[in-house]
Amino acid sequence: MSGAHVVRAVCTVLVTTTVATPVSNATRTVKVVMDDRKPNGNQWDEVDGSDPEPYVIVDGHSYRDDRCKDTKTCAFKVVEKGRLAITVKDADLGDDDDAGSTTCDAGESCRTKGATVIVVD
Ligand SMILES: [Ca+2]
Ligand SMILES: [Ca+2]
Repeated sequence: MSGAHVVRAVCTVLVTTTVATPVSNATRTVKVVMDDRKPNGNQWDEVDGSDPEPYVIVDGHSYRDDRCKDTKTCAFKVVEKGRLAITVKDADLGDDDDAGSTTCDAGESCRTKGATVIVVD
């Protein structure tokens, strides 16, 4: 007779750790889709008839340096939290064209007078 085998049940304790999200570094994406024309019916860039250079101001923070060139759509990584106060503009050599303002929260699609803004969380 062979020796008895003792089978031990091994209990594995799974330790779950909660990894904190670094909220201060999190970014959200704000997408802008400019209307075909300015609210007054004129082309965005009347001098050369080109598409606009869209950018946003979020809670007073200008993202003009991140503007897109000759396009109606643009996306911005923003650091602001909560419901956002968003102003949309078209960067020009002279005065920038105003595309209006709105407030918009994550998951929402909101209208200004000249553009649609979408806040992607
Ligand atoms: Ca313009
Ligand atoms: Ca342009």
